[in-house]
Order: sequence, then structure tokens, then C-alpha cells
Amino acid sequence: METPNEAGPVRRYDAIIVGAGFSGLYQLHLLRDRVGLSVRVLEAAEGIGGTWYWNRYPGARCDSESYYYSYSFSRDLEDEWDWTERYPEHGEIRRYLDHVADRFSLRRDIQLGTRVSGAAYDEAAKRWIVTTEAGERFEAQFLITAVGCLSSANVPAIPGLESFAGAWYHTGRWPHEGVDFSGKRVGLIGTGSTGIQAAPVIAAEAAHLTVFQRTANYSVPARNGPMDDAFKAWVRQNASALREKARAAPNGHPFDFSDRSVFDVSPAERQAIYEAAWERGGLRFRASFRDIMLDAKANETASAFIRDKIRSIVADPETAEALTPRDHLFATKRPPIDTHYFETFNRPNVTLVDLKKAPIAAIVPEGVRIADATYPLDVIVFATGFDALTGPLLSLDIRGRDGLALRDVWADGPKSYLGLQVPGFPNLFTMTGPGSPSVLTNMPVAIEQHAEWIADCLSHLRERGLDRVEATPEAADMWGAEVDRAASATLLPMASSSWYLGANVPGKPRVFMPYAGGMAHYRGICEQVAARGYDGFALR
Ligand code: N01
Repeated sequence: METPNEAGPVRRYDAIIVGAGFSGLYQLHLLRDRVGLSVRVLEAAEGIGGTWYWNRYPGARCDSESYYYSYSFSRDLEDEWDWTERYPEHGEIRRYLDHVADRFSLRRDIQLGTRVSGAAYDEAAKRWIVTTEAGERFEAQFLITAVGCLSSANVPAIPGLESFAGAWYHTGRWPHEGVDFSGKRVGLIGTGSTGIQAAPVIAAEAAHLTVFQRTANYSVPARNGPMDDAFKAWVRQNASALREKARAAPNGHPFDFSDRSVFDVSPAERQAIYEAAWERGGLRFRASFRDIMLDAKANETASAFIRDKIRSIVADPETAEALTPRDHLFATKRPPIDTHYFETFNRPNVTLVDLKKAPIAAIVPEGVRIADATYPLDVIVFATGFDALTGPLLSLDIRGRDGLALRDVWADGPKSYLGLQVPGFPNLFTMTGPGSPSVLTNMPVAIEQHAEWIADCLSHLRERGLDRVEATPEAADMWGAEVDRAASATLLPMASSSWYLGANVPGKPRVFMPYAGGMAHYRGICEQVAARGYDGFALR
């Protein structure tokens, strides 16, 4: 419904969802088609897909396997969709999400090309006022952010970037028409999951690739390949059991964590187990033993195994040494998986520059300058990550009761209840927000749980004639303590350069942001909270 006012017409809905990726699409489906709300999805991009709309860099594909990096809520959807590869490539995931949008008639309630610039809670009207960069105004009782965890690109403030005579790109804002690297001297800055995926593909096309590495990283082979017919048939036959297993798992992946300790087996058996896991590839390498993520000594055996692999793959000993991580343990930063990453450094057209010896001093018109040397470049690719978890939320300029700015409330680090709500911000839900398991899980599992829990909560309010839900400060304090406790029970906070801690963005508070207590455990807590009448939330 539209009502004119001084600032232009205001469009009213029961709920506004910001973002049309995996989260926003499913939340729209549930709130509109199950709860019966009027819903508008506002999406900055010109297409749906969220992360997969923006991340089109060379080699971009998902590190979770295709048959479970997908929705589980509709058996028909599962039955009718065929994945072609073990790890889906970005274009295939976009096609899947486009199919979902069409199949569930979602597009009519999604407004593309609409960047939200502000959201303020009007206490008297009990409505959120949402404004966009184009000056549009919306009002809604509920505001749900589905903006993703890794959507605010982090382009480092390196002096002189504006003077660069070539072209530069951030991987998370990749041009749709692609980038032609043929005959070009390319500089790649960053060796996280993205840089590690991109380097081999760029190296195969460019005249020369220079990789600028600040922190050496562990990586395990992905072992990507086609989904053959026998495997597809196995997935279909076991679809329910696989989904059940993913839901019951700590990280939303349908694979078992071994119940053996690293120290239950002999060194020779351990080596054989790691070799088999290396051959199998993928994120499940971490699951080879139960204590890899819990005990530094246990983890060191996995870390040492991968270091040995790097040395065995990379021909030049000096390059191998520089590529060998020593300042953190395996998987304490988000572990990448790769297709011939370390092998890439054996190519004659690839150079590694170790920024631990000397940092980038400046970008100059010809390229990158480090100490006295200038590396001449035609293209710079920033694979420098994201202002993770808080960045996408703070960029919305959210203001709650009494004009309270989320930016101020989170000045010393984010605090929330269950990662879903912040005291002072009634009827605002932050899907996969800081304090939720989000990035520590196979994302669709966390997303489906959040969307269903939020839909149930709004149904609960409607059925009882209530119109407001707000986390209490006590509940947020309790949850903050639980997030800290869960993190410190693992090795995750040990990696001082991790984006889980905000360490990659200068000036960002160093707080471990995601909930490390496990997805299944988290699901149980959320279910208990709901069963106790939304314990920790004030309902009015
Ligand atoms: O970003 P990152 P990413 N000068 O922050 C370096 C997900 N993902 O885009 O480690 C020089 O991990 C930085 O160095 P350091 C996944 O969750 C998923 O690679 O901070 N270097 C690091 O090497 C992943 O973890 C998939 O010392 C600078 C790199 O840039 C997350 O996205 C695929 C620098 C950034 O690594 C982020 O990955 C890809 C500077 N000023 C990504 N600033 C899937 O498959 C930063 N760096 C689903």
C-alpha cells in the first residue's frame, strides 16, 4: 500500500527483507507463503544470488559439496535439480537460485537495484522506516537482514592505488563480462580461500602472475570433478539421510567427525589416515580426528602433515619455505581447499612475493612497490577479503529505539542474542549475524534454521495478537558469554590474523564473532528458547 508524504510515497509491508541471496529467498518464501505476511525484499544487486551474484572471479566455486550446499526444505526441488560437479561453480549456483526464485514465484516480491541506506525504528508507530539510496521509503513491522556475512569488500587503503595506470578489481565485485588476462602481468594480493582458488586459473591465462602473500596458508586439495551418474543416484537414494546427518552435525556438513584422537593411533597409522584424507580432499580433512580443532598438539600433527605436502609439491625450496605457514595452526583460520594451488608456483610464469619480509609500500602507476623494488603490473586483483559479519550490517545505518545506532552499540564488538536480535532494536532479525554459527557451518543449513525459527516466531506473535519481540539485555549478555565460552573451547581464537576475529580490517575490534558451539547444539538452544515462550525475548 502507498501513502504520500513530504518525502514521497511510503510503501507499507508487514516485513522488509534486505538481500536476495540464499537467506532472503527462503525467508521470503516462508513469511509470505506460510505465515501469510506481505513482504518486500530489497536487493542492491541487479540480480538475485547474494554472494554468488558478486563473486564471479576466476575459479570461484563453493567449498561445500553441491548436493548439500543447497536447500533441503523441498524434496521436489531436490529431486528436480541436477548438479554437474562435486563443488558447484559460481554460475551453476546462480542458475540454481534463479530456478528457486521462479519455482516458488519469488520474483514478484523482490525489488532489485535497490540499496538500503538507512533503517530507523519509529517507536510511536512501532514500525521500521527503511530508506534507499534512490530516496524510496518503506515501512514495515518487521525488518529482517539477509545481507550475508562476507559481502562488504575489503579493499586495503594502500597509498597510491588511485595512481595505478592499469586496471584493478576486488574479487567480490567481479565484472560480469569477465577480465581478459591474456598477455597481461597480473598481481594477486591475498592468499585466503579466494586467492587460493583464483591463482591457478589466472596463472593459466596471464603472461605472468605475481602473488603477494602476507600470511602463508594451509590448503587441502578439493578434488573437484564431475558428479557421475552413480554418485548422483546414490545422493538421490540417500537424500533424506544425508540432510538429516547435515542437520545433526556440528558444522552442517553430512560427514562424520572421527571419534578417534590423534593420539589413539601410531604415527604410521596417523600418517596413513592423513594421506587418505588428503587423497579424498575437501573440508572433511578436519574430521580425520576428533581433536584436530580442540587440542593444539593434536592439530600440530595435521599442520605438520600439510607443511610436508607443501614442501613436497613446490619445487623451489625458498618458495616452498615462504608458502609454509608457521604462525598459526591448520583450520584456525577458515581453511581453503584448492585445485593445484601449490603446484601453480612451479610454473615459470608465477612469482611469490613474501610480504612478511617487506610489506607493500605503495601502489605506483607501473605496479606495486615494495622497499626498493617495483613489480610492473597491468592488472591488480585484490583477493583481500571482507569486513566480515558486522560490515554488511553496519553499512545499513540501522537505528533502533531512541535513535540508538547499531554502529555505536557495537563499537567494542558485536553483541546479540542467538545472533538473531540486538536489545534496543525491536522486530529486527539479523540472519546469520554475529553470534550465530553462520560462517562456521555449511551456510544453507544455518540459513534454513534461522529462516524457519524467525517464521515460527512471527507466527507465534500473530497468533497471540502481539506485535513486538525484542531481545533483553540480560539475554544478550548471557549469549555473549556463551559465544566467548564456545570459541575458547576450540583452537579458533588462536589465529591472530583471522577474519573471524576482525583482524583483517584495520581498527576493527578484535572479538571472535561467530558461534563456535556447533550448529546442532545451537539449533537445540533455539528450539528450547521457543518452547519456553521465547525465553530471553520481551514479547508485547
Ligand atoms: O578473504 P580472507 P577471502 N596487504 O580474508 C590478505 C569465504 N569464501 O576472500 O591473512 C596484503 O580469507 C590476507 O592476509 P592476512 C570463506 O569463508 C568461501 O579469501 O590477513 N594482503 C589474506 O591472505 C573465506 O574464508 C568460498 O595476513 C592483505 C587475504 O588477503 C572468506 O570467504 C570461496 C591485505 C584475504 O583472505 C574470505 O575469503 C572463497 C593487505 N593490506 C571465499 N589485506 C567458498 O567456496 C588482506 N590481505 C564458499
